[in-house]
Amino acid sequence: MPTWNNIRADFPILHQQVNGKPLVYLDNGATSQKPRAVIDALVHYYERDNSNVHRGLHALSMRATDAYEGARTRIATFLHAADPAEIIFTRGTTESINIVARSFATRLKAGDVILTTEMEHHSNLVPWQQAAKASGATLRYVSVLGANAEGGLDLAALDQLLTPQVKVFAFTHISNTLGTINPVAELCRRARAVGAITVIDAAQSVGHAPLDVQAIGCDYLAFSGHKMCGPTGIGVLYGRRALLEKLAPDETGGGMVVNVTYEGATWKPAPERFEAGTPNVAGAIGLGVACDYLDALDRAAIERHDHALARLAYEKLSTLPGIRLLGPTGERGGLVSFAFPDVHAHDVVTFADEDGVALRGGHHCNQPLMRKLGLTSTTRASFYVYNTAEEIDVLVASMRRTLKFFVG
Ligand code: C6P
Repeated sequence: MPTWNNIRADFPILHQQVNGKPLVYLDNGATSQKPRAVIDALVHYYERDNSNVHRGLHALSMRATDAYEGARTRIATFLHAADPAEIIFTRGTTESINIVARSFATRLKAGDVILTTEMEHHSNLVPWQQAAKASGATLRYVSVLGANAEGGLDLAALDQLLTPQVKVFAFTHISNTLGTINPVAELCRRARAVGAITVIDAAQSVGHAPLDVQAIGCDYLAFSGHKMCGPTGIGVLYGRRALLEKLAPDETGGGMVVNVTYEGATWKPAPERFEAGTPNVAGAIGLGVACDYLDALDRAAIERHDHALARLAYEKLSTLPGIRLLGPTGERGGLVSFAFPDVHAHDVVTFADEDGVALRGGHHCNQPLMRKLGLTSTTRASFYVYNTAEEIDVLVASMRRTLKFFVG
């Protein structure tokens, strides 16, 4: 497992005690911690450059605009997008997916099919339910296989599901509850063969592994900055330029118009057309710095590190009596989700907190999947660059203490 010299020193928040114990932060799937470089970039922006973008002709506004557009270019490089104009700044994954889903809501009709999967986060599920309701289109799901969803998506059924009626296929790259890594390039290729537009939810993958939108061949891809060392309140919708050119604006107002009369308005091209109002300038700049930080660590090394920790955690947790581990038994993304028959996930998380360990317990915004698996909640440990094998030992010891208390 690769480790980086003194990486934990880059994250000020990690150096604290929680309930008298050193903090073991294993809730990275919910949000990651921020390195000093990102925090400093935010402070620098507000202390030196803060101004509105694209509007002012004074020095500060020009500096802010350069930094904001520089961040867009940086993120295009990070994703290997063909053009910075394919990067739209949003509030996060949820807003990004909603923009695409709302556009489909106005274009689809009865007889059209929206295809998604049974493992989607609510953010890549409810917007499509809404689009189906508004348009009369039918929503279908690719099934998840196995009692613990260990079999991943039912790819064998995809040929039947991917008919020419499918206009859009939306799927997650890595499941936030199962850790399943979906074969996104293959899914895009198969969708393309029937003319379906692809939308990838990359919330749990983009900060954890190299990601190349052109190699994957997706049409849209959504992610949040806060899960990849960046600030909260900033995210990205990547869209292929040819598609963005045809897409109507989602929100209207200042900044996205060319000419306005009392009768109507004309729109700027992408990306401005999709960024009405004053954007999150500091957030975008911070996200650009987060990209620098992750690239300096080497994203392939991050992927090896996070996956190795998840495998180790899976192995060690599997020795606990009665534990039910969800998701793939082999290669998985950097998280492990589990349930005990006699202890509620909220109790597990509360006990772990007493040991300084931050976990997540609940349905993880995957209610339909939970129901399918016969669960109401799981406990989830999710890993990132600063986590260590020793922290997994602390996690497992905490789980043993919890089990001893509740089960004996
Ligand atoms: N998951 C978790 O699992 P936002 O809130 O817009 O930044 O991200 C939403 C989202 C979309 N897709 C996936 C796969 C996700 O994991 C998430 C966020 C968090 O703990 C919060 S529910």
